[in-house]
Amino acid sequence: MSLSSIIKNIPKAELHLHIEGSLTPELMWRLAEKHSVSLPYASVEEIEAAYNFEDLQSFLDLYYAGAGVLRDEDDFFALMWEYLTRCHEDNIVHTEIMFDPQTHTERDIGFDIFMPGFLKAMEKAKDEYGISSYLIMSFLRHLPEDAAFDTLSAAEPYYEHITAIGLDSSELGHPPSKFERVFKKAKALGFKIVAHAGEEGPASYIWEAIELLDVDRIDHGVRCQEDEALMDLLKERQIPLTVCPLSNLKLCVINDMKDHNIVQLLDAGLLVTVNSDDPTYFGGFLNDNFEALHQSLGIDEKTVRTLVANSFKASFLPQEQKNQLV
Ligand code: ES4
Ligand code: ZN
Repeated sequence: MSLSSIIKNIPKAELHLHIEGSLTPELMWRLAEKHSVSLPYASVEEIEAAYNFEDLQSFLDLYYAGAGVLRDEDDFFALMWEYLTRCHEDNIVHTEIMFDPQTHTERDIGFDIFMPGFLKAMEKAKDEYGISSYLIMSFLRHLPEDAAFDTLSAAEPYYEHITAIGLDSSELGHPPSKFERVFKKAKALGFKIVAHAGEEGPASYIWEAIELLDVDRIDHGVRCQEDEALMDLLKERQIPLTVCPLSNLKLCVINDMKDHNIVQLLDAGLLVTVNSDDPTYFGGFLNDNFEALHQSLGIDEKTVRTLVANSFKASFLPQEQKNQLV
């Protein structure tokens, strides 16, 4: 079997995916028409053509604007259902999905609108595709910590449906230390913790995420290589990194996929996984990320199998289930 077929057919987990970043240009266009929202694009092709980014912020500006078409429960259902259908096609059997409540609550669209839409699609995917899915609620780090506290309170009726709390959006200037108190509360409530760190931000942000937020995983973390002591800690504690190669390329964290350090991180003994981040904005879903690593870095079947095994190891699935899958 070719490596492309192995990549496609092997059962996988995805651990770093923003549901708002899986909005296809076609669905964006359809929902804009449905709600009479005006978009700064004349066609679906124009939306696609706009996806050229210089850095994280230039992407986030379009990502938040795009999410503006999501208005009612059916929209959130359609968004989640399309992603989970793609998971089924790509043989993703377990996925841990981030959502950004504040992107919606800031527009007066509350938990009682988006959560039922998400949960209905997740239940349907369990029934029809056998896919298990967890939710990670992420705070927007460009907003104040008080707003994160408000979000944590507003989510209370849905705590049983949320596995972990995360931290995303503009990294530089918004270190994990800004959110130390709210993550302490989230931890006390029993949530797993993740945080984006070391994507654009320095290695010191990864240290803060570990020492101040007590994270269970780091999202991205590719800048950890700048600090040897940090590499030792990540290795020793096997703190997973959810790496997103096409994202790093599209947001100019690297200039060429050949420069990606994922194989070096693996060789250094770190628990590294491959993920798609915002697949419709970054030009590829999960299998495309594996394929890009194969094409540019020449990763072989053994490495693909290690990365896939890591995706289950680093997941929040119960240990018994992990043992069956790895
Ligand atoms: C994100 Cl790539 C990335 N980084 C930080 N925050 C995000 N939100 C959605 N995608
Ligand atoms: Zn991300």
